[in-house]
Amino acid sequence: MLKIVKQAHKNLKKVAIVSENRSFTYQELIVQSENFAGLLLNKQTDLNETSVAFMVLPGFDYVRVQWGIWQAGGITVPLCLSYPIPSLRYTIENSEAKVLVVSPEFVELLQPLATEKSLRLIVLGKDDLLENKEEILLPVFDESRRAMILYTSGTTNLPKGVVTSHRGLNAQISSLIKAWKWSKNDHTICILPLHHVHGIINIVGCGLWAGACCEFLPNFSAEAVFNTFKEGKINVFMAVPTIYFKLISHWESLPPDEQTELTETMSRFRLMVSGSAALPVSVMEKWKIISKLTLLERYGMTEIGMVLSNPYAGIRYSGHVGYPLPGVQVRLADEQDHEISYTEIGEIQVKGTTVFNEYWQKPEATAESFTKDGWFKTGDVATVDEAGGYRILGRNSVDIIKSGGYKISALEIEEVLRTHNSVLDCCVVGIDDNEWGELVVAAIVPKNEQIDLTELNNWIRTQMPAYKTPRKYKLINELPRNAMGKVTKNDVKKQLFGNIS
Ligand code: MLC
Ligand code: AMP
Repeated sequence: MLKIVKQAHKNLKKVAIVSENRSFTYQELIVQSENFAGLLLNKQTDLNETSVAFMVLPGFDYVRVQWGIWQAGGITVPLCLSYPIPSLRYTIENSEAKVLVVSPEFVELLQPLATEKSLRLIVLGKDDLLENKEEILLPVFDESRRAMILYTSGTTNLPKGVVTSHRGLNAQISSLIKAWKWSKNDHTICILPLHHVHGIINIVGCGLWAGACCEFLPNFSAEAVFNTFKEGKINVFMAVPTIYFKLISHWESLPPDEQTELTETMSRFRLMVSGSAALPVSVMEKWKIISKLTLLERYGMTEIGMVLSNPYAGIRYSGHVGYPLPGVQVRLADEQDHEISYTEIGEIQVKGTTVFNEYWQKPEATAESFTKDGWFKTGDVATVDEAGGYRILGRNSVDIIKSGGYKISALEIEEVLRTHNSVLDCCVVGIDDNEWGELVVAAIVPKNEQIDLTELNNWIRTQMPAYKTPRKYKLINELPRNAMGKVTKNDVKKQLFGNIS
C-alpha cells in the first residue's frame, strides 16, 4: 500500500479535505481513490508506469484522481489549468500520456486532442460512476516506481519533465513533516496551482500525510484567503512572495477594525512559510507587523524538493534561506564542481533520497545536471555563513526568470515570439519587480514598421499561459551583442528597461 494511503488509514474519521463547500473524510478519500484506481485499471492488473495526464480542479477530485493513478501503478502528469492548447499538446505528447482525466469544465477544450491522439478520456462525474462494484485488486510495487512527472522550464527552450519516484516523494514529504512539525491537528489551505511541488508536496502532500485538514480555494484571491482565515480554523499557511505582497496590499486597503481582526487571527497561526522565489526583506517585515508572525523562508526546486529551511524553532533571518533539511545533503561548489568552504560564493549542489530520477526521455540532460560524483547542480548561486546558513545571491543563467513564483525560460518565449510573422528577432529578460519578483519583458526587432504590439501580445497569449507572456515590449533596430555575436542580455535589461541591479 502507498505510504500516504497507509497514513490515511490512521485517521479514517477525520476530515481530510474541504472543497466546494463540502468536507470529505480520509475514509471517503481512500474509498474514492481506490474506486478511481479500479476504473483506470479497467481489468488490467497494473498500469505499469503509464503516464496519466489530468486537468482537474483543485479539491477532493484532484486528490482522489492523483491517489487513484498512483494506486493503479501509473505516473501522474498534472496539467496547468491555464494552459492554452499548444502547451497542453506539448505536455501530453512529451509525457506520452495514454489516458486523460478531466473535470467537466475542460472537456470541450481537450476532447479534440484526446480524439486526435486516441487517448482514453475520462470525464469526472460522467465516466467515473462505477456500476458494478467488484473488489478492486490493486497492484503491488516498490518505492522505486516512477510516480510523477512535473514540467519545469530551464536553460533549454522547451520545458523538461522531472520524474520523481514514490521513494523521492515520500522522502520529500517526510523531511518537511519532521522539520516543520506537521501534525493531525493542523489545518491548512491550498491556493497554489497543483502542477508544481509547492502546492503538491509542501501543502497537500504534507497535510494529508500528517492527517491534517486541507482546504482548497479554486484560485487565489486575497479577499477569499482572508475570509477563510477569519473562520479561525487555519493554522498553517504557505505561499510564494507575490501572494504575501498581494495579501499585504489588500490588508492595507481594509478598515482598521477588519485589520485588527485579521491580525489577531493570524497571530494564532502555528506556521507561515514563504518560498519558490526570494522573499523581499520589506515583505517579511511588513508581514510581521500585520500578522505578528515571522515568515519561515525556505528554498527548493522541482528536481529536488525542499532543500534548505530557516529553523522552525530559532531565529529566522531575513534574506537567508537557512540550513539543510533532514535527509538532504547540500554543498557549495566552484565551476569545476569542487566543494568550497563557507564565505565563498558558489553553486548550490544537492544529494539525497529527495532528488529526482531523471528528466523524462532526456538521458543527456539528466547526466549534464549531475556532477561526476552524483551531486545535482541547481544553477543557484549562494554563500554560507559560519553557522552553516545559506543566502541565495542569484542564478547562473540569465535565461531563467522567476515571476510570481513560476520558473520561466526566456528561451522558450523567444522561440515562440520568433514564429510570429512580424518578429525578425527578439530578446526576453526578467527585470526586478516588487510584486512579481521579476517581470517578463521583451525587446523586439520587427520585420517592418507596421508591427502591432497589441496583436502580438494577444497572439502570444494563445500560444502560452498568461504567466509566461511578456508584460512590456520595446522595439529596437538591433539587439546589443558582444564580440562573439551573443546578445548581451544584461545590457538589454539596463539600457532598454532601466533595470538597475
Ligand atoms: C499573472 N499576471 C501577471 C503574472 N501572472 N502579471 C505579471 N507577471 C506575472 N507573472 C497578471 C495576469 O495576466 C492578470 O492580468 C492578472 O495578473 C491576474 O492573473 P491571475 O492569473 O488571475 O493572477 P493571480 O491569480 O493573481 O496570480 C498570481 C499568483 C500566481 C501569485 C497567485 O502567479 C501563482 O499561483 N503563483 C504561484 C506559482 C507556484 O506555485 N510556484 C511554485 C513552483 S515550485 P491580465 O491583465 O492578464 O488580466 C518551486 C519550487 C519551490 O518553485 O521552491 O517551491
Ligand atoms: P522550480 O524550478 O519552479 O522548482 O523553481 C526552483 C527555483 O526557485 C530555484 O532554483 C530557485 O532559483 C528559486 N527559489 C526557490 N525558493 C527560493 C528562495 N527561498 N529564494 C530564492 N530563490 C528561490
